[in-house]
Amino acid sequence: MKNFKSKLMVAAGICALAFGFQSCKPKNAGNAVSGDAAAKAYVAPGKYDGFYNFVSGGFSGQMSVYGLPSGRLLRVIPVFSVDPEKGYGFSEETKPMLNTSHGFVPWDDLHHEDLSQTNGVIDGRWIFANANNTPRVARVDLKTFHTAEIIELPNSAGNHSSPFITENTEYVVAGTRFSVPPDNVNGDVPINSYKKNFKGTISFISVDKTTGAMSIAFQLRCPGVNFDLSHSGKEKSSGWFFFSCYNTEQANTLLEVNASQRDKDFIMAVNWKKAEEYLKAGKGEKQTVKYVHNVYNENTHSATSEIKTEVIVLDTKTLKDICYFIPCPKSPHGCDVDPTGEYIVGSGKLAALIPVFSFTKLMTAISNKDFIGDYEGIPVVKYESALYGEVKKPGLGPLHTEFDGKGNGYTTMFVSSEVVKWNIKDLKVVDRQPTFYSPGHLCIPGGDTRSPNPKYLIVYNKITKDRYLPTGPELAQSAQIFDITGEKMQLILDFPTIGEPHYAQAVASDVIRSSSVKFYKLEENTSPFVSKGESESKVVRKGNRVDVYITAIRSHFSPDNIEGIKMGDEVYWHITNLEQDWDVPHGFAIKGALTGELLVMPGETQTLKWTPEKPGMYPFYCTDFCSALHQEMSGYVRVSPKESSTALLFSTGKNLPPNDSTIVKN
Ligand code: RUQ
Ligand code: CUA
Repeated sequence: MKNFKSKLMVAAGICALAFGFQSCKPKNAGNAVSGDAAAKAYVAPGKYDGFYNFVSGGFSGQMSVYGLPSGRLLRVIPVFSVDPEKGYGFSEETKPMLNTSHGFVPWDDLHHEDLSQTNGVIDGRWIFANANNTPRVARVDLKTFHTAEIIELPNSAGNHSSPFITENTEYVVAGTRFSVPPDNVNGDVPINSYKKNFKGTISFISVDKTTGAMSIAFQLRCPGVNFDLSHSGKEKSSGWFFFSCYNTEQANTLLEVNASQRDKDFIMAVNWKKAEEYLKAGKGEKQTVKYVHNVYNENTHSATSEIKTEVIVLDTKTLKDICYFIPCPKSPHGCDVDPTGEYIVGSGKLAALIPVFSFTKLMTAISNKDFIGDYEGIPVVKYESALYGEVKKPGLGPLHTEFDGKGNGYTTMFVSSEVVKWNIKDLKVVDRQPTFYSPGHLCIPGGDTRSPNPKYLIVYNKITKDRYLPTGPELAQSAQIFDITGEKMQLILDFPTIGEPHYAQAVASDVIRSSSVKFYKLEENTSPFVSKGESESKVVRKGNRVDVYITAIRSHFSPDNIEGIKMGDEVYWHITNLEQDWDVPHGFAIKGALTGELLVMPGETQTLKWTPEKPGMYPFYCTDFCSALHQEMSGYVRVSPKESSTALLFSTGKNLPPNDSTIVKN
């Protein structure tokens, strides 16, 4: 988003002249919240929110979970970035989650999320998210709110148009933002050979109905353009997918000018049922590529990485009837499908109108071959033949649209800083409210599904300016909640977000709440490093590797006195939390560790690797205030020189025998 801010600012200036009634600063800034607004956002202490709101963290790489309407931050779920607060990416068990074909990548940029669906309705099982930079898709398990799986995408770069799911979560779909030479050919080519060598790729990742396990079913090789966003068809448009594309100019430099030449770019309609037929008929080509698939096992409490070397690619140029282009004004961004599946909304970020396409008309145009030509071998449908109509003068810089299921669309206007409600049938604007400032995505619970739950609309802003107390050069980005039960949208609360929010989704809390895991059963813990009781705790040396099997229970570790660690040792602290109760994690930290802490859930085993850098005494302690005697939950480990004779000893509750450190020289 940030990359086209400046351009939009310029556009704003131009547009402000053209539409004198519009201004870039929202009106009514002083009295936006009034009357009963506060009561509508109030959730009494001890009471639960009615909705979960999953908000992308943008360049933080994480996903945060808020309650609605209170705006309470409930949790930050680490997905694509390491998180020292939770040990994610620092514990030996979670490190593999961040493996890629490039090696261990500790950061990414998370833009979009999609909750799993059954029959077009959110089922509360999983939420998927994209890594924009090093292309990956993650699945978060909503029983544990932990990242369960991450799959890398070959033939992709800038995985922005991702992840969007089909109505029964058959597929999670991801389109590449940057077209690049495919992975199985030499990419060492001149940049200005874009038109010849660069290709766009769309990945269809299948999802196992019971376990959620992902695997790349097939990819579509498409013309080299930039795919921006997408949504699957639904109800009558089931079996189709829609992608906004820009840079159909195929520019490779100064895109802000060179990719804005054409009056219209495209929405690409994809008949994925047809693609499946070709796949079954063996029309795909096997490509040798390299990508990594990481899975977290809830019983071993650890992740494994697998390198994959093959993908099946369908070529949309030679395999007819998979793809069609629909012209769409001026660099489309959002691509949204209404609950009936009939209307497809394209939001040209430089357009001063919102085109709404009709799926029925599109199908007629395709069967009548009502094309104006082709683009790299793919038919281009005549704009008017697919168009249902245009929302005129909606505001400036339309980006994203969600639906209330009552016949209205709601679109964010980045440049004119407002959210606009319009009627889908007659395409008339029925309400507009200022937002603060420059909104990107927006969300209505279930607002991109067959059955929205239209109580609230949340708008996620890119700029906060004067909304909050200043905090130096950067201010928190923000979300604003509107009550949309009445004719007019009513702003009831705004709250800061973590990182830059892009897409977000929300769902009634009862869809998820009851299946939430409270603790892991110790008897089901199959970690190779578990200690199922204090009697199993021990310290084992093999060469210079030392494994410490240590237990944690209120309010001590076992063992808590350890001697005989030597310089040059690699020490693995395997902490098993013996608690079998909700909300009693224990933490673990040791002085000088070049990693993070561990935060170990009840019944779980997690491992911290530690390589002491000098002899001496090292305390360790529990980092999570777990009981009245939490401060007592600690221990000592003694590190001796490499050549010393100190014996390996450990104990809990009693003193170790004399253990002199004598340097033995041979
Ligand atoms: S984008 S703010 Cu990265 Cu979803 Cu439109
Ligand atoms: Cu365990 Cu504090």
